[in-house]
Amino acid sequence: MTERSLVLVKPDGVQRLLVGRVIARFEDRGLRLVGLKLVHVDRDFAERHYAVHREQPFFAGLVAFITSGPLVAMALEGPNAISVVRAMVGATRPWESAPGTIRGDFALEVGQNLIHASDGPETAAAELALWFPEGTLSYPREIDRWVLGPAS
Ligand code: DAT
Ligand code: MG
Repeated sequence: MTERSLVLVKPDGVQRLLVGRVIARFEDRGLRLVGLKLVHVDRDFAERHYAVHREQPFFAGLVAFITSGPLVAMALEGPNAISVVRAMVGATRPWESAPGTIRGDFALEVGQNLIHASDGPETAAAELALWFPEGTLSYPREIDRWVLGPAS
């Protein structure tokens, strides 16, 4: 099933000059970029994004981190995009992230784990509405018959 997922390259990824390499991984996989922007969000916005974690002891630090500098928000589309992206991102705690995943290749600490990705269809819908209230794009790509098959 075609899905859309919200992905953030967090401020550590921007500061470490990893934006291009992270986007390239998703492009290489064949996922379609349907939204992309560089934003520096304020505390109110960050608290809405991470509302499910409001009661966690790390919540204040998480909000401080995500608001500490610009980040890159993107919307990615493809078959089973939500679980495909989560698998590419790797486990939340980078010491448990498999090599070959983004966190497993680029991160060491849970507080600096480089990337956010929607964890399910409801979360993805809510996060895409929050980060891309203007909507995302739809467009065909010439490569789609090779990436997605002749019926695409
Ligand atoms: P994920 O980002 O893999 O979806 P999550 O939704 O459980 O993970 O948590 C959101 C973010 O909160 C996570 O990317 C980093 C931070 N975080 C989670 N657990 C933490 C902890 N024990 N200490 C510090 N930060 C934590
Ligand atoms: Mg999460």
